[in-house]
Amino acid sequence: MTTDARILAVLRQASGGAVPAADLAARLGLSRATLEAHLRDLRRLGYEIEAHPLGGCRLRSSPDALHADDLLARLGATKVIGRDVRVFHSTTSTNDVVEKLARDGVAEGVVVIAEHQSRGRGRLGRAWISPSGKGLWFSVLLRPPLRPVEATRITIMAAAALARTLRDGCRLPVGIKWPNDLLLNGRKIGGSLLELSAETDRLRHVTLGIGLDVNLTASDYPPALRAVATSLRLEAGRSFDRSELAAEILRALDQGYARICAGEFPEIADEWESLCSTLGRDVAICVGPRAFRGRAEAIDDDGALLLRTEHGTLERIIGGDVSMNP
Ligand code: BT5
Repeated sequence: MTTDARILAVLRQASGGAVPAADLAARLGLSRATLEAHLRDLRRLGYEIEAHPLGGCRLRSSPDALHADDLLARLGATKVIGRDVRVFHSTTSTNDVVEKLARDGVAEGVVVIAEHQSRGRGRLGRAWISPSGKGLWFSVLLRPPLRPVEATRITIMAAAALARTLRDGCRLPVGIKWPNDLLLNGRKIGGSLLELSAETDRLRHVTLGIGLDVNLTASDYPPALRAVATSLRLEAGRSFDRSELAAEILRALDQGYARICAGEFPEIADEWESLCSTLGRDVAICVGPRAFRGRAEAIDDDGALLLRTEHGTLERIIGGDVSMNP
């Protein structure tokens, strides 16, 4: 952890209380002058930190901006995801940045977050709108011990981790639409994009990209999306602390990933099923040029959807676009 991250971690542990500057400097092994210099830098970034000669240092507020040091401080120790966090003011797509890091041999777990993406993308080259400072647009590099056909497990795990975090942390009835949509009150608030590099029988790496609409207002959406997309803020009527939410989500993803690596995907699949609004419903699914109709019955061990078609056969579907109540 960097010095700034450690300063923020200690001040946050005091939960709004004051920490004597001498104690803070001693705990971090800094001279008072060096501590003062770091506090000045943090204030310049928008952290409101009081420092009274007698009263000590107190974190009054944090800016509505994502900072790697702050995220690391909030995250605490994670096993894999979030060991390294990099924040960009703007990028084309965080998946592009992670793909480059993967090719450079960077270890798994690195998280790349951007305040804004100029070419955010969804599946099949669709556009993902990513207005500045309003959402969580990030990607994670993973090197999972899975076969290529099992990669959907990562998508399933991510959807369950996000839905669970938003339900528990924000008290909002977020559900999942197979395979990667997060829905709130029938509208899309988030999605994930898994891109992989694989050999015949093993994954080299995967890039898990996640987009979550946190504080977008109606005018942030193009007119065509207003009826089908929404944000936490629009639904809850208040804004959310994106850094706090990012830390909670990354912790949940880290735990989910550890479970996948420990062979506990069936438990994750059970949780996913309990959060999924697609199962048990009559749906239409488009997979490229092919269209299927039927009842979504279950997901299998690899995360594929089992569809009982209108002709009575069972189709195993790996990816596609679902519409409900066709
Ligand atoms: C997805 O694709 O839902 C995957 C979204 C992944 C976005 C993240 S952001 C960080 C990382 N970097 C990237 O470049 N991508 C990932 P799909 O299921 O294909 O849905 C795409 C469709 O969702 C679009 O065609 C729109 O209809 C809709 N959409 C676009 N932007 C949206 C938004 N911000 N909120 C809700 N819906 C949106």
